[in-house]
Amino acid sequence: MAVRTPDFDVIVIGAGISGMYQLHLLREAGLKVRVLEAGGDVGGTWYWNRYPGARLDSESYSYQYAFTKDLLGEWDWSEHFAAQPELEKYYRTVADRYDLRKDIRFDTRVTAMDFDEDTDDWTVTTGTGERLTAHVVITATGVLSAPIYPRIPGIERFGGEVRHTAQWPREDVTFEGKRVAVIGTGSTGVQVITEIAKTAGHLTVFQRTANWAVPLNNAPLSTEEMAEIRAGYPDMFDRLQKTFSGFLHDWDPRPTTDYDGAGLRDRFEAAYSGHGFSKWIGLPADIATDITANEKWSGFLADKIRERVDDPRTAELLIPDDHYFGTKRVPCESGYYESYNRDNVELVPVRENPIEEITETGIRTSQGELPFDMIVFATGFEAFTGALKRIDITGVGGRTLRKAWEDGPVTYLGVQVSGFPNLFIMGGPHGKGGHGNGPRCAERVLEWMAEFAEHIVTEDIRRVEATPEAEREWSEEVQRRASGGLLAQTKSIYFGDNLEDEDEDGDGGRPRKRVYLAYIGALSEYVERLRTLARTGYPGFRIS
Ligand code: N01
Repeated sequence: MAVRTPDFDVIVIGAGISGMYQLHLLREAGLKVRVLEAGGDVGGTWYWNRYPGARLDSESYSYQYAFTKDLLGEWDWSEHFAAQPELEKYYRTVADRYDLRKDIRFDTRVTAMDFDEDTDDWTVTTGTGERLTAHVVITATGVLSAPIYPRIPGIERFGGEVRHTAQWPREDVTFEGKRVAVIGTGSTGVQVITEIAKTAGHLTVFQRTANWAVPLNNAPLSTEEMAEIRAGYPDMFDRLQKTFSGFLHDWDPRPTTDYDGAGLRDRFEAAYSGHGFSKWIGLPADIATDITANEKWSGFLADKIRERVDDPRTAELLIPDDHYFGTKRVPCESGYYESYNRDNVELVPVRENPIEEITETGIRTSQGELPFDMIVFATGFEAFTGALKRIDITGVGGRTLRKAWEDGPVTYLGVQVSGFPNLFIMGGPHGKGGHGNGPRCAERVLEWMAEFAEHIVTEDIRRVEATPEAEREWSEEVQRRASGGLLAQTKSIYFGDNLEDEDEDGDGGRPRKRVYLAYIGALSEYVERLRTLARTGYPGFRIS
């Protein structure tokens, strides 16, 4: 058996919200840690997604770290839903306060990871060819960090400015006097379109699928409000562990059938003027499961769109006709619908008027060419799996992670894949970590991983590896929970439906199998499952 002398006990990949807390926990446990981060600073999502309009859909105070006790006492959020600059400042402040940067290597993209079967360590290779070894690797690479561009012919030919919302430059981007195209109307598109509309010379929005967007109803926070919210932190953090996905809001157990016509209308009006996801995850619970209930709410929303959009044809185009409310991520908007009342904004329905190609000077649709100075791609991500599949990860017997996932991802509790010992996944497919209110869903999982990593290192354990049986059972449970409901009837990123063809997901031409990528289950239930494993000797893992 080879002697182990890895450079680090643990390498963490990513210095976003999860990676930062993971580093703090592992250091507290006395482990030798290095974090490798592709970006130039901390913050992950809030470092990269700096497009105009980027803002939280979860209440700022519900989204901050709970472990930073002293910072909780002093940090004032300026708005109920903070914008990207404030979030970036917050994560930098946390990094300063906990002296995190000294163990983070920035501008360092991990390109490959190889498990050494003699030493039971991982060799991690970076973009510069440098190789570092660690006994344990934790990937905190983010659920939404692998941006995708659509496969439109000629995309590389366009001579104007090209932007992807998830790769927005640090320098100012101006729209004044410019003819701007935005492709994509998901949560990101809804935010960026609203901002670009305010200053662009002319904005053309290419919409393939209309979304059920709801008002964010953001507002500034006064000093008095902030003091009141702060006084309630202990109760708030306690509640956030108990709601389904770590949000302040939770499903209303009263079904829509408990209300008469006027009562339901009042209930919907109250929700519509409430904060953030109160008008999704705060609604009568049957809206998520029952078609009639869902149609009552979406009919209410459709009428709101008709009230808010002046041009009746545009209003009808903005009303979804192909999916139930909540089966795709619901965007929160701040004046999105009113953007279409501006003279400088035009909506092109891509299904009626398909994009045929991008030319040197614009976009050619079936109805002719439109000239542009800038194209903004708000076309999203290879969610859940993309960041991991973009690293060449090779486990036991030379088997790659891409090969292991060629028929869709399989995992044990979303934290490990069999054949990849000592590799823990944070915020990948099939786990609760990062799915929901990100920090709340992640924190208990990160603590569990830190404890496990400490156990591995201090007990001199060579290998921890999910068994194929445990992996199969969990992966089947994930699919079973997602099948049969309204969710399964809609094309969404949760099933990887946004990956346009089989090459996009990196498998070289194999047809993509439609599998559920997230996990449907309550945060508290998921956390309890992990804790039970820790208490009972980690069943489902082979430990040697
Ligand atoms: O990405 P998306 P996103 N031609 O995949 C369209 C989080 N988030 O970046 O629906 C034309 O949802 C595509 O059309 P269709 C949030 O978790 C959070 O907006 O596939 N259009 C769709 O409209 C969310 O789930 C926050 O028909 C094309 C859009 O591009 C996740 O990020 C804010 C096309 C992609 O939408 C991803 O959201 C923002 C083509 N060829 C985002 N290809 C906050 O919490 C794609 N599209 C604040």
